[in-house]
Amino acid sequence: MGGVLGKGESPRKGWIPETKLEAKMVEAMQRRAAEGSSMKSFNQLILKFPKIDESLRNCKTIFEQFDEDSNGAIDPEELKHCFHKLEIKFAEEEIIDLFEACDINANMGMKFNEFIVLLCLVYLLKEDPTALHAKSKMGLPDLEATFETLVGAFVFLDKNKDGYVSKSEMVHAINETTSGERSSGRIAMKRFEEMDWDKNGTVTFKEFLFAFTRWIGIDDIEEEEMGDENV
Ligand SMILES: [Ca+2]
Ligand SMILES: [Ca+2]
Ligand SMILES: [Ca+2]
Repeated sequence: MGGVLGKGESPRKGWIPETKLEAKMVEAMQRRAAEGSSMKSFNQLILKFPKIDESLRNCKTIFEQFDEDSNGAIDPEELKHCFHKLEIKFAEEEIIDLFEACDINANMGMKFNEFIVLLCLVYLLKEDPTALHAKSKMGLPDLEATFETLVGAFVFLDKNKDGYVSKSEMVHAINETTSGERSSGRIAMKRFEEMDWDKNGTVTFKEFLFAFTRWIGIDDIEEEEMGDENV
C-alpha cells in the first residue's frame, strides 16, 4: 500500500502554526527531532505506559499543592505561583499563552490532566537555547524523565521532523511495529483520530499529550465528548 512516508520526505514544510505558542512548540520539537529519539518502536512506548502512568499519578500531590484554594483546578494566579516556586522563568505573557492553550474547556481552571500537559510543554519549551532559563531544572527529576520519554515518543512518530505527526506517519509507525498485520492500518487510523482533537489532519505535541492522558485514564474530560464511538 502506498502513502507511507520515507524518512527524507517532508511534504508538510509549509504547514502554518495557528498560534505563537504552537510555532514555538513546533520549533522546539524540530530541534529535538534533529537530536534523534531513543525510541525504536511504538511497542517500546506501550511497554513504558505503566511507568509513565505511575509517574504522572504521583504528580497529583504537586497539583494539589499548587491548587492553593483546593477547588480542584489551578487558576492563572495559582499557576504563576507554581512557576515561581519551580523557578521556571517564563514571561507573564508566555504563562498566559500556555494556560489558554491547555485550558481546553476554557473555564479558566487547569484540571489535573491539563496541568500535566502544561508542565510537559514547559519541559519542552524551557530548553530553548536562546532563553535565559535554558537548562534550568524543574526540580522534579522523576517527572522530567517521563516528559523526556513523551518527547522521545513524539519524535519517533514524526518521521519527517516537521514538528507535527501526520496520518501517514502514524500508519508508518504502527506498520513498523506490527510488521504488516492486516488490522494495523485500522489501528493506526483509530489512534490518529483519537489524537487529532481539532480534526485538522495533523497532530501537535499538545494533542498527542492530551490523547496520552486519555489512554492512561487520567483525564477529566466529560464522557459526552467521547460518546457515540464508531467501532
Ligand atoms: Ca484553585
Ligand atoms: Ca511530521
Ligand atoms: Ca490537530
